[in-house]
Amino acid sequence: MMKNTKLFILGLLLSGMPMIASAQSKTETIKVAGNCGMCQKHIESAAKKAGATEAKWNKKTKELTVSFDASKTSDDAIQKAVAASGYDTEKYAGDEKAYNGLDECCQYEGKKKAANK
Ligand SMILES: [Cu+2]
Repeated sequence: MMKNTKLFILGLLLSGMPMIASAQSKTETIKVAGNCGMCQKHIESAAKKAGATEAKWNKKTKELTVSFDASKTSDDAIQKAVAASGYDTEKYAGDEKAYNGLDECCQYEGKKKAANK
């Protein structure tokens, strides 16, 4: 009886741990439009400025994987910062002015077409 109770408490502690850890450090994958290595630098640095501890944008999949402390920043704040630097994210459209200030190679197709309409 005693032994079972101890095991039960131990089980509770162990199962609760991942929840505690994930409450602080979150990892999210966000679709972000972009073209090249320069875009990657811009996107990643914007995400980091917004508080991401890790930011990795994949040129092929157009996915930005960010890790951040949820008590300091959010998925939303990071997406806003990336959009402010000129890149479209899932939730926010890239800032036009910032986009137009990007190098030619970075003016990714989707936006270019939209601008030419
Ligand atoms: Cu680029």
